[in-house]
Amino acid sequence: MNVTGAQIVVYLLERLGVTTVAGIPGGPILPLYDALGVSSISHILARHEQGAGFIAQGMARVTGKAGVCLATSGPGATNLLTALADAKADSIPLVALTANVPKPLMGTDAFQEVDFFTLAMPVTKHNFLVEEASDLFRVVPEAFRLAESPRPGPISVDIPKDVLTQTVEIEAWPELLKLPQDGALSEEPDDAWIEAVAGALASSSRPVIYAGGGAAASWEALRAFARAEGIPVVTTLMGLGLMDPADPLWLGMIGMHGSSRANLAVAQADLVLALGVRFDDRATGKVDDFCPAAVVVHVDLDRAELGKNHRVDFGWTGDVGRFLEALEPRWPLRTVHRVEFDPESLFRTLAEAVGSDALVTTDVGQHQMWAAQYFPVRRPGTFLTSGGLGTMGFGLPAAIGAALAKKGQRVVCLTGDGSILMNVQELATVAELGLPITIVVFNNGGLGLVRQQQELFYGARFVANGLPGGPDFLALARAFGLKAWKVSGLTTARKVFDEALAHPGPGLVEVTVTSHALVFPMVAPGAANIDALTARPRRLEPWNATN
Ligand SMILES: Cc1ncc(C[n+]2csc(CCOP(=O)(O)OP(=O)(O)O)c2C)c(N)n1
Ligand SMILES: [Mg+2]
Repeated sequence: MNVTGAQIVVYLLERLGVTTVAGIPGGPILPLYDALGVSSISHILARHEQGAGFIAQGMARVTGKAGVCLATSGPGATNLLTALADAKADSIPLVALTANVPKPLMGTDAFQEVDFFTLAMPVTKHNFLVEEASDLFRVVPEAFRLAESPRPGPISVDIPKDVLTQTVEIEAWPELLKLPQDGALSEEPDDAWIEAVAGALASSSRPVIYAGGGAAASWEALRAFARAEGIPVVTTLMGLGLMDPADPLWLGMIGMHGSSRANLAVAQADLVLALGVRFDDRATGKVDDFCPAAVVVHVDLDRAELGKNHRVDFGWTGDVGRFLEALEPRWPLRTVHRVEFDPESLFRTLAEAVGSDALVTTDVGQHQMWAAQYFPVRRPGTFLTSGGLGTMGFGLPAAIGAALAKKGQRVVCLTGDGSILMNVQELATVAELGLPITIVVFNNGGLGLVRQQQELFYGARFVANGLPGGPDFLALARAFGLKAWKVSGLTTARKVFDEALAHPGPGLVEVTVTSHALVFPMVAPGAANIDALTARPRRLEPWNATN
């Protein structure tokens, strides 16, 4: 029988277990949509390709399987780039299928032609340009394997239109290609090396575990190990949920807006077990003062991370769970002093109303850091945030993806008045699908985190941070067919949150936040984590907010 390239792609997606994809069609990719139309795969029509990319990311962040997004050539493909870069920074498995102009037109500046293969290269883990339809049998499964294998990341597959329409003669649909599995995971750490690490740990008196997104698959082993050894744990933003928020061993998040005790613990540690982390500058602050006197043990699946940003005394490329298994319990329980942090009433109230079952997504800004500080994240994969790239516009489409991946589960999107406007078109997608998403907009009248930096580090010279033009978020939500509520004070907040969260369909709650509130603690960019600011410096006049 004769099959087209487009039919091959759809057949392979079905065989690979893909049930939902998100995208926007256009001329060159129409053959693929034609084949999708007769498949069992459901297609979510996003309103912007960046939205489609983040919808796919939302699904991937919840399920751990590669999310799939589709875009047409030219502007469709370039609109996907931010979502690809974001997935690369946070190691999220994603497969982006784009169409390109027919091969004979490539390189001629044809209508809606861009060299997407070159553009995608630095923002993907790997990328393909498919020149023969028969190659798809190899490339598509390989794209999924690469996306999901350690370290996960985005893969782009660019397919010229004439490859989508090219016919291939086959006798019957073939089995999925058997691809070699990555061997790194089965390797055990070397005995002598483990002995040396155990020795260093035994002679340390102030060890700290510093864990991140790369430890997500091993969260249970991590909790058990920390408990058995009595070693305190600090996490990165991507590591929220690794520890039970009620566990006294968890000192909180480290970094620029991390808790003071977490930053202090690392700064004063004599041994740091760095597990699934990359010593990102937002986490370490001034890197020389991060843990100056500590022996550093670094375990990560990606060999390139070892020694990249920080010196390492003991490094191993491999799985965090296997490392912890190999490192047996051998010390008496240590007792750790826990300092309570000062609650931010509003976020606490919201967190209580949301409860423990909901999935939370955030956007980028002050609201994101407050959410990270005050929301108890009980499991990896339940707090979806753009950690590595810090992409405004992530929260809403990621919430759509999360809701699609976990049918029936409430998803709460915490966003800012700035961020939500960056993918606001996806409100139409939310409304169309009737998803159980509660969007909470923290309206502080502007780009709060930008203003915070200007106040603290630029002598309170405020430039381009206000968003006085609105919109009226309640009217906006209603225009898209969502229910809408407003919270203006703490006393009524809980009641409004409860009502909004009980509403089965999509809704939006606008919360008015004073525009001069600052996120503390804060480490100045480039400063040491131990030098965190914990309050507005006195020398500054309080800023008179007018909005
Ligand atoms: C795409 C993108 N552009 C610019 C920035 C820089 N930036 C970081 S936070 C922020 C302000 C976000 O405003 P809002 O969503 O209202 O959050 P708030 O800080 O006010 O809570 C900006 C502009 C970014 N992170 N992403
Ligand atoms: Mg804001």
